[in-house]
Amino acid sequence: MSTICNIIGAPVEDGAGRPGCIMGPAAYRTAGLAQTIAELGHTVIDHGDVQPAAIAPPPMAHPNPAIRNLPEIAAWTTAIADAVWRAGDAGLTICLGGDHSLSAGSLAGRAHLCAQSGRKLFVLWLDAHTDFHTLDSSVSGNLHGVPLAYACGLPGFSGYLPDLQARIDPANVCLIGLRSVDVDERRAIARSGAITHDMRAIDEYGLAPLLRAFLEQVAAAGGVLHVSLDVDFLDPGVAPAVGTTVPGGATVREAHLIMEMLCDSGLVGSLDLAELNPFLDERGRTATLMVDLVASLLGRRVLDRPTRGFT
Ligand code: 6HN
Ligand code: MN
Ligand code: MN
Ligand code: MN
Repeated sequence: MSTICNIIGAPVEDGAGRPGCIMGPAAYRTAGLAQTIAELGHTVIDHGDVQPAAIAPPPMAHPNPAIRNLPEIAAWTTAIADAVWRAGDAGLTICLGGDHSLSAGSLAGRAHLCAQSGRKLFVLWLDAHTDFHTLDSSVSGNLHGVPLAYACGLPGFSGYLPDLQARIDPANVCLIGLRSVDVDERRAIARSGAITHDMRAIDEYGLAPLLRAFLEQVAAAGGVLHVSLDVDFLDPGVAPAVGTTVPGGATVREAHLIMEMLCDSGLVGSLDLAELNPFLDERGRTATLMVDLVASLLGRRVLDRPTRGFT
């Protein structure tokens, strides 16, 4: 039941529209992430914060004039992918964001590991947004809007972001919590074959059957799951520390239920905590909630229950 947790800080903020995510890893450490995990009986290895690789001169220009900080994000992607790959595929790897562009690196690193081990990689994307823009379709130019499309190998990234060692099959991706999807993303995600559940689906059916169906698919394939949790998956009323709030998000209990079901499944190999902007928090409540969600993922329970947990 006890596992090794590799913690990797990824304080990138160049992908977001406003500054603050650089403070994310420090806020998680201040909120007691490592102690919380250790108290649950696991071994924590904190690898510190990733340093971005040298930014390639001259800066690469992209024909979409909106695109911001592309050379910076390319450097972060290389560094984060490398750190995740080096952490290996034993236990649980947790990336502390940092804006959601960090997932370009964490997904690339995990896909590389899975290609080497022959295990099939599945992705659970918990977010108000799909983050499925290409460099050509992005309207805001903020690169936290592109990581999932990049990792799935959509066209137009080559020469701008690092080439992938292995791409993720969009049919193995499940997005839950959607409530703000741009026009081009909507078309692209539908075409991709990814499994998509918007907030309406949660309202209509409840979270449990939606997640259970996906977890059964992962288990049947003998796969390993990467979970990418964007703070804005949660309702801004309970998680205000994010730059891209969208009303009507998941409740505290819905988020805990997901983490508890994920723990029971025994399928999770890696987790991103993305988009925490401590500058926008209220007395640390969002950071604390995120740490509590990690605790549920790692086995904190009100009553004893059968669980596969982490081995
Ligand atoms: N995130 N689709 C919008 C954009 O600017 O491209 C929002 C992206 C949000 C990104 O939440 O990680
Ligand atoms: Mn996101
Ligand atoms: Mn989001
Ligand atoms: Mn956009």
